[in-house]
Amino acid sequence: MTHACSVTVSKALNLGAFAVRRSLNLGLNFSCKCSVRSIRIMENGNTSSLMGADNESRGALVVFEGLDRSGKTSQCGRLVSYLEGLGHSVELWRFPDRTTSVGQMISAYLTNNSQLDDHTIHLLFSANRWEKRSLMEAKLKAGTTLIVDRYSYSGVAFSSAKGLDFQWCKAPEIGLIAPDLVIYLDIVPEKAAERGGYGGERYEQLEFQRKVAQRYKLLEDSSWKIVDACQPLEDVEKQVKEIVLEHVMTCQKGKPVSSLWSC
Ligand code: NYM
Ligand code: MG
Repeated sequence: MTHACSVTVSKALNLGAFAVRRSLNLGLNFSCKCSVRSIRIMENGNTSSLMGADNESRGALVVFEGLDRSGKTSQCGRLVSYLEGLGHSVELWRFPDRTTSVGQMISAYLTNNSQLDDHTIHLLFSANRWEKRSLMEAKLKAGTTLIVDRYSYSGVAFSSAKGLDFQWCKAPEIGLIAPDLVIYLDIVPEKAAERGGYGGERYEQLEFQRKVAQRYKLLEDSSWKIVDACQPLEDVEKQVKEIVLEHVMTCQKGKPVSSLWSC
């Protein structure tokens, strides 16, 4: 069991390293104007996107971001039920994925059962996404929409709020699949703290969440939709459904997949 896990993790990390290298090499030919870029590979005169032809139907990668207690988990659950009800193939994912061996190290850290250097835990969060990257690609290609509770933006916002260099925090995320849509559930840190309090994990403190909110602001790009999360849950839900459905349809019709992350 342990052996099988470590083989899978190292395979995923190798794949990750390859993808990062490829994206960095390709990056030399691009100007640094946007934060998400579509990777095209010229092979024998054919242009192909990261995953198959541009017009191939696929699932959408929808990411929820926001402070702790902003309502992401509730909204993700409701959205998945809604899309399932409409007959879409959809799965709920979350990062950190605490079920893997890397995820268990992260969980031990978050629950204060282990101490790790800030850089080390940052790279573990990133590795936890890399180990799921190939499965993510396969699911999207097979037409499954993924609703993901936290992704690379959490990685950068939380680690850089501790004082780590912002660009250094972004670097290990380069080459991961870019979300088609990021829903940022916007809530003032004080309001979030009032919502039944925090669960006692690392990072769940008002002062720190204020810093995280500032970092999130620096990460906003054209894939983001900001939803006011202070509204009643049902109103948030209604807005989220409308925004997401539009993106699911666009991906169904065929849209190239992009990779994170230029600048
Ligand atoms: N977190 C989450 C990070 O610091 N970096 C990451 O890359 C991710 C995905 O973990 N406070 C932090 C944000 C949260 C904590 O997440 C656990 P959740 O959604 O509360 O289980
Ligand atoms: Mg939390």
